[in-house]
Amino acid sequence: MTIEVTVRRPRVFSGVQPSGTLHLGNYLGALRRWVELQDEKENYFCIVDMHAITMRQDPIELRRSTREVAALYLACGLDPQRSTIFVQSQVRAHAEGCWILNCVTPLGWLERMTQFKTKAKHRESVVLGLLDYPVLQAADILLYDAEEVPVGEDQKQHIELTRNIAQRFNHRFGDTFTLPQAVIPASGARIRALNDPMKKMSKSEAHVRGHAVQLLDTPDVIRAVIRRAVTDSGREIQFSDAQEKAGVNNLLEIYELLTAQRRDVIEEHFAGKGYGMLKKDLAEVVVEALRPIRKHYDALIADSAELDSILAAGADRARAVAEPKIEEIKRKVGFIVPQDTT
Ligand code: AQP
Repeated sequence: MTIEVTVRRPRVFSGVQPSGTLHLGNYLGALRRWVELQDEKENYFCIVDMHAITMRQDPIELRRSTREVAALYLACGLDPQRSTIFVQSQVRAHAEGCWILNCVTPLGWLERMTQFKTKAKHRESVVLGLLDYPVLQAADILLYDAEEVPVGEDQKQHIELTRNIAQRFNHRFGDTFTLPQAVIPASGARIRALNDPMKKMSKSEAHVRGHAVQLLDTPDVIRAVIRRAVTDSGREIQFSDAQEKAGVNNLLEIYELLTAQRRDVIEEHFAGKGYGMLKKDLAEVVVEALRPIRKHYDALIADSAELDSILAAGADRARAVAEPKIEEIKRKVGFIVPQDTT
């Protein structure tokens, strides 16, 4: 007698907000790593439009940006046959899961979130959704029983919170959720703003001149933005954790990630050369890395019907996992689930 054992590949969930054009930080901290995982893991990559509306969005622009992010996912190498690619608002279980998790999450946990504090600062009025953002994120991840969440460093605190919410729910209602791990890369976890290395490169600031290289920037724009990148008054081109070297270190990390060269080889290559040479070489490396993405993107975005149908198929696949899970959650908290007799 032979016994067949099916081993489930580790599940991965991650997402990007369609809140602007993606930048090099999103690519190096998230997308590029997702592409590398495609064959070893079972992947769910979401375009989190419900998260995007926690900040004011123009409706027409949001729809455009959602398709743009979808096309960029594909252009960067995500394959809809191997990864489930979908839009969050097309799978209702995310909103339902968020509500139920809201009812086990203490308010104090959310008020402590650094991202909330930063975004709420200096605003006259803050919408409730902004405070609730991490609970929706917890629902996103927990609905798929994802073991791994590949993200940049900025999301570490939110993933910790997801684990705390899951533990609290499991404790109260019995074992329901897998506890996810944030998977944060050693290099590229926090690509810094080119105009201010003390800040992270961020979509919400990408409109500020010189802040970011956007994935759809032309070669000339890329060269100009990198040429203007803030460094320091020194000359040494070496990897360093020192705060005053954050600008140069950022440029070197981008170079390292895109060329896959060892740090000592890179330092040797730039020994005795000035920052101008580093910027010039880096600009060409970035231009060449983004060229095929931009070309592929142009072809994909031209056919929005095809894109929408890829997303609809992705949502069907996501629902096949999320719907049984939300029913399990509803049963646990005491809701009557149609067709249940207990
Ligand atoms: N600078 C970054 N370096 C490395 N990874 C980054 N990520 C974001 N910025 C960097 C990672 O990209 C994924 C998508 O995150 P997001 O949609 O929140 O992107 P964003 O640029 O952070 O977007 P916003 O709208 O501008 O948000 P805020 O204002 O919060 O920065 C995540 O995996 C993220 O870690």
